[in-house]
Amino acid sequence: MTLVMGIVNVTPDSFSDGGRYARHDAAIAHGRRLLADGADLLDVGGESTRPGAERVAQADEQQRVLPVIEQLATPGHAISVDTMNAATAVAAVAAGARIVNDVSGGLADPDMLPAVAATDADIVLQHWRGHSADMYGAARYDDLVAEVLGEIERRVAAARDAGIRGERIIVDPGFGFGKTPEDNWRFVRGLDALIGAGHRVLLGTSRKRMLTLAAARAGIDASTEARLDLATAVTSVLSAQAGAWAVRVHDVAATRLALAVRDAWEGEE
Ligand code: PMM
Repeated sequence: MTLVMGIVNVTPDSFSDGGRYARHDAAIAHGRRLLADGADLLDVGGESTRPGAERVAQADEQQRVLPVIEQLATPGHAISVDTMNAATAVAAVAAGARIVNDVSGGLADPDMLPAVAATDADIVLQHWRGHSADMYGAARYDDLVAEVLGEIERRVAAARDAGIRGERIIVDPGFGFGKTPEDNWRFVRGLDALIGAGHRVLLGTSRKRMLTLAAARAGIDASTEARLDLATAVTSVLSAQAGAWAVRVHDVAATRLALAVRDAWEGEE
């Protein structure tokens, strides 16, 4: 059964409002809505990783995410913290997070892997080739599938060397990270090998430009949020078919519905 991870972004650009507390309240309310929609996990992040995004100071990042994690961390679902900073990861685990989602796979902060090893949290190691500002400069591959798989394998080895047991490790190919929309579709050919390698696999396609590209190839404009969420529901089903452990999505209700229909089709009750 593929799990659904709902996205809770606590960034100024995701909530246009007057102040910090209003922002926290909006993020907490949003997280609760996603849980009501059927999210199994919530991913709370305070730093945008969109192409060209600026880095956020650690103190600001923690001020954004910690109060939200404290409020949302209740029994029945796990919270992950989307951060590349070891100090934020440790503070988030103390606030109740069970998973550290590091889009850099431990590369951005040399303290990350040993810091997570010292907690009992799980870790998402995502494929990454540098910060957002230079995301596409690093997107050059001779053999994309083999290189991405090899680079993920090296991050897994580094995490194990730091003392993180294999059962605590989740891997993610990082759609859109150091990969053009075309590259993302190329990597889909490597999913079987990634999932077959044995670690839990998280996939994040929600509202990404690879979906707009797929639509454009068929002469369809999918630039509205509603259309992107519909396309994401489709990739959620395909991710479940491929054997993904979880999908990371903005519109939890649409993905839940799509997965329910898929399960009925498969005869899974
Ligand atoms: N994508 C984004 C942010 N964090 N984390 C993981 N593990 N996988 C992803 O694909 C991923 C991520 C960027 O998407 P957003 O800005 O829409 O949240």
